[in-house]
Amino acid sequence: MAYFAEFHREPTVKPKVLLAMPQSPAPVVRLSVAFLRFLLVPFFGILLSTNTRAQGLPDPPSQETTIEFVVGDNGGVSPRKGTAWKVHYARGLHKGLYITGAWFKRDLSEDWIKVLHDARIADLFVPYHHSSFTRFFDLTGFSFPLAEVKEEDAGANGTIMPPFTGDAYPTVIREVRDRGVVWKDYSNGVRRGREMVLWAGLEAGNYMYLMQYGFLDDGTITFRVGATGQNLPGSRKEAHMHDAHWRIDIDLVDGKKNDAMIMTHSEAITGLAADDVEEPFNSGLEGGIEWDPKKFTMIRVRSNKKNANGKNISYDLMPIRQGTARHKEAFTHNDLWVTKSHAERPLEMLFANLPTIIRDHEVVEGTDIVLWYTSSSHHEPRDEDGKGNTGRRLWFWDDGWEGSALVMWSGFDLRPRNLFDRTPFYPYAPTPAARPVSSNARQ
Ligand SMILES: [Cu+2]
Repeated sequence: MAYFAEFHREPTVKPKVLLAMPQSPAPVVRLSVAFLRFLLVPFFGILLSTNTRAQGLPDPPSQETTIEFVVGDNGGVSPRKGTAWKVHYARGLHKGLYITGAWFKRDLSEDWIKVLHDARIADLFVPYHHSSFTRFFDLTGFSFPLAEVKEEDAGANGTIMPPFTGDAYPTVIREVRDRGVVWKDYSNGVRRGREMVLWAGLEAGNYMYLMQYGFLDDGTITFRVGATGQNLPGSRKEAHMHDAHWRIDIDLVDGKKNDAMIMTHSEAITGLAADDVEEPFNSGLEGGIEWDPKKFTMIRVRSNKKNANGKNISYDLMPIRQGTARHKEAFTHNDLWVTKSHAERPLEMLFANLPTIIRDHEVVEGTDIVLWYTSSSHHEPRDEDGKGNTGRRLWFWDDGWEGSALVMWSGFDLRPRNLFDRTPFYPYAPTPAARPVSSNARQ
């Protein structure tokens, strides 16, 4: 309970100032923080996080970035010129890198369509499960800052975005990537897709979380978190779960009039037929459900705006999963949750509070809804994570660990459904061509 009571206290000192480290001897200081985190949190974690948080400052304002994906040479002769995204992003205390608005253009000649109001990782829960049984809340339990990014972070396709107001260094990379073939057929060739990706690293003591949001030319949004860095001092070989708990306040077209639906597929192995059912999520009320791999469970957010074919413009939350994490904590007992948005209530921004948030069973039809989703990476330490006894010993019982665990990703996609009225970027003719009359046609 103390955890919740402390969480929504307004910060008064920016965490970056508090925890930003000089470049040298940063590794020593950072690993010391990591060790303190390991040593103190099981017993004094709440005290530690409260002391740092009490000195926080308000989060800096959002920044805006846009991108246009033009039809181009292999896009054919469609009258459509291309698509575009406008994205607002920010960094925040207990939020890391998060999205504060996203708008899409189906065609460069059309107006923006709102898709996201606010999208973020609400928490990073890391329970260790062999010996120490340490349980970290790496977002809400600490005041971890975003890491500085440099040219080598950006790579060939990336740009270093300007630092947020008041920050001493940049923390966000914007990449424009080729994402492979998006359609190919026998009559009109092939098209390669593109995406704009925004990412930053959260310095979680010994660990580093890559927080990444991708905005695709076809209107899809990808949400990914990657876990990398040094395994936990004192528990280098202890297996654990990296649970990313996402909170997506989607405002599709008219964010106050969205419906939450559930999609399931059911097929009995005794017959040939299968059922594919779309129905109101949890009978139209707030709640949480389990993801069923045999049912291909999806959540659909439906707006009351229709495309040119008269179908409701919707987005599907499509899980991408290696497995399903279950722990003692009640907020891990479901995979997909839907609630009515109450951004004005700090306790309704907390993933760990979800079992309480849904108790009043508010309606999630024709209203402002929030999707919550858990994606997990199971980290079984392996020798590729690094090795001990060869690095510099930072304190007298330090194990001299060297190396960095290779990044493991988890996440999901938000994919449009009936946003377009036909295949995006396909070279349709501008108008239906009249069938030519053959001179040899039979009379
Ligand atoms: Cu790990």
